[in-house]
Amino acid sequence: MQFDELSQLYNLPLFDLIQRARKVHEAHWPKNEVQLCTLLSIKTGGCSEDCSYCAQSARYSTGVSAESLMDKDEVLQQAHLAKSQGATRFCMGAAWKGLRDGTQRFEKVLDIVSSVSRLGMEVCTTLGELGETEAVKLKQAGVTAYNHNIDTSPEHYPDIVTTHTFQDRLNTLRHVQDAGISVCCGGILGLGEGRDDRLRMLEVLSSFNPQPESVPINSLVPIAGTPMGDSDDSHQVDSFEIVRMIALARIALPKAKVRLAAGRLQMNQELQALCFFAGANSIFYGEKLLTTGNPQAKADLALMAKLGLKPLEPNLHLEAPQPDESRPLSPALA
Ligand code: SAM
Ligand code: DTB
Ligand code: SF4
Repeated sequence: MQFDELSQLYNLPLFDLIQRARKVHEAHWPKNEVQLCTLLSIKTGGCSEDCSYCAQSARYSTGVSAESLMDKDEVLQQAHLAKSQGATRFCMGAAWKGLRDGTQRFEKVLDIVSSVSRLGMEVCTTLGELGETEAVKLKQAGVTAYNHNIDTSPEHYPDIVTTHTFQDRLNTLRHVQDAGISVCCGGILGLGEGRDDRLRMLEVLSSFNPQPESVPINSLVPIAGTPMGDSDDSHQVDSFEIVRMIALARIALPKAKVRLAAGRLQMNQELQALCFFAGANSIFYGEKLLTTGNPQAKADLALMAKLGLKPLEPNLHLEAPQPDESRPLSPALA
């Protein structure tokens, strides 16, 4: 969907926008289901990159210390726990710039992935940059989805990160898609971006061919010690802007799971309900994101019960969305 069309929709009266999004939602997701994804940071802190929102960059003093890659048994224990609490997707994150084939850490990750993939949950990883070979090997090991966010517009990206480029992100996404892994790609609201940056981000996401299988919409969790966490609260995103972005993502990416991602601790239940109504159908589930908190699992289940929402069953044979052959494949390699 092009910028101008997104802009027209964004500027509709809120209820008109929600009504349009609701129609799309009902057509593609008629069953009142919400995907429950549990995160685990398998390698925390000490990251070489300078993403100005991130608790795990080695460049900022955030109180998060660098740890080594978790042992497989510990990961498996956490994965079992997540499954017993009702998670249907298990997402393992690592604070790395990226991964290279032939390294010990890559071998260890492949081993972890193949064990987790036998537990009956969808397996997602977010490990930074990948090349073609790494993507293919992760797919063979059992990864169903790969999370790699574009985070904001291409124009605003260099104000947020300087150690890699927007194009680097697109290249990894291309490799992931080529390997037949579903792409999970979204961004963060509250990075000092303007409305046009938010629309541009959605324009880029909706132009992917195939479109992402899931789209996390994070609200900045301010981390003291990072450039974004230390600025004043002008970054705080207005509740209705979040709803508008969810609605717009639903319209622009009708088949994607739209995830109401980081930032839910700052949202009341009524706002979350409005986001579900406007098109969100996925959440991070469990008390911890990567380094920060998330609502209690019990509280989320209670909210879903009050709203009549059910957990979405996992799709263990999740096939990556197929490209539309009338359009060029994208994201493109430069
Ligand atoms: N290192 C990998 C990468 O950069 O893709 C994986 C982990 S990284 C923490 C995954 C995503 O989490 C980021 O792209 C960003 O969208 C989100 N994220 C990180 N810190 C955040 C924060 N403080 N508030 C909101 N979202 C955040
Ligand atoms: C995504 O879009 N959000 C998640 C996940 N993908 C990896 C991470 C949110 C992190 C929030 C801050 C933290 O806990 O450090
Ligand atoms: Fe590293 Fe990812 Fe955090 Fe950037 S967002 S500093 S790449 S862990």
